[in-house]
Amino acid sequence: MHKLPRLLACCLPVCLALFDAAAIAAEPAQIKLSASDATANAEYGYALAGAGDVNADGLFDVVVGAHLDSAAGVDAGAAYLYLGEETGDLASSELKLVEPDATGGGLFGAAVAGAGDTDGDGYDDLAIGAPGNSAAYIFPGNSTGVSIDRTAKLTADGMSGLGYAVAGAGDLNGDGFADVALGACLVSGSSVNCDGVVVLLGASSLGRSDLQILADSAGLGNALAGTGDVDGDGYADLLVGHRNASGTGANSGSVRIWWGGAGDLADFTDFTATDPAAGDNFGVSLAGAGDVNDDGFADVALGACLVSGSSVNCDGVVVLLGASDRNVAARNRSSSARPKPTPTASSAPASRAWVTATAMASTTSW
Ligand SMILES: [Ca+2]
Ligand SMILES: [Ca+2]
Ligand SMILES: [Ca+2]
Ligand SMILES: [Ca+2]
Repeated sequence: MHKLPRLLACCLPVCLALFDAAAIAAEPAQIKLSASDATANAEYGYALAGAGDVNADGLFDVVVGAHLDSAAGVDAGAAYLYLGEETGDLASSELKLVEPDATGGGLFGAAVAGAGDTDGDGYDDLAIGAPGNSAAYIFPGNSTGVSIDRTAKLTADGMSGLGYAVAGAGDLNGDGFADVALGACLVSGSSVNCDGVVVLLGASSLGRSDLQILADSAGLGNALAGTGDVDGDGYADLLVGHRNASGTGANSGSVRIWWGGAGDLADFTDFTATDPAAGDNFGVSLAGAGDVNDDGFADVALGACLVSGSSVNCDGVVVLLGASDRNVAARNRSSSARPKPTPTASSAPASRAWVTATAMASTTSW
């Protein structure tokens, strides 16, 4: 897997979390985190994210992935949770999580995200992908960190590499429970081949009906991000990358914004922004940007990078400005090197019924 494409999506929240911790404490201004049981080549820090506030103490927390950690099996992976501290001493609360029933090659921690409060108990929850085992896990927050005994395993038959991408999606359907998006992708050399996107709709207790297919189109789901409310209708919206889309040339790429709404995901519609140049991999990275122009609509940032072998060459970022008519491309702000993205019509999502959410006990170590 490549490191650069995820940086745009992953760095912002954790940098903000660290900045916040640093701002509260006069010293230190910089906090270096590392695994207390660090081993070589564990890829600690490949994935990282602001975790929200999992222990509801008013301080933001941080989650770091180490998907090649081999303590639980060769390349089984691990993730580390750090609770925010007014002193800035995040390391003292380190909690190491591993995949329940871990096996070698699970790559647990290849993607990590703050999930928001998926079960409505007042504690934010964690989402961690294990694409080597085509699974993702929700770890519910509690007053001391996360509840290992209430871990939920998310799988979808036929979706290889589920958990390659994970993102807190906000509340897509307006029911008061935070929702989570999962991408399913397999990596082969410098190519990333995706199978689609699954969304977990938050609920007080997870069941089969809470996990739904958002899109099962081949290629979708290499990058995901909750955006906030881009069209101002009161429902959170979701960004989905399709870096290998070839609508305007091989691997030109595209990004889709799924508009949240009441009811099933099958009723959701989306907006597609495409890129005019072959090889740009538009949508290789993306992020919710907040409301950059203070007009009340959330905005989004999209990256485009040509990936070739071990080389990654990026040529700019597009910011799409939110708007009530959903025609965000009409109001885009691009870097000078980037052309204006082309919008295309929405398409109806497919639905399949073989996704599962299983309550299970997990294992942990410190
Ligand atoms: Ca906290
Ligand atoms: Ca919760
Ligand atoms: Ca919801
Ligand atoms: Ca919306």
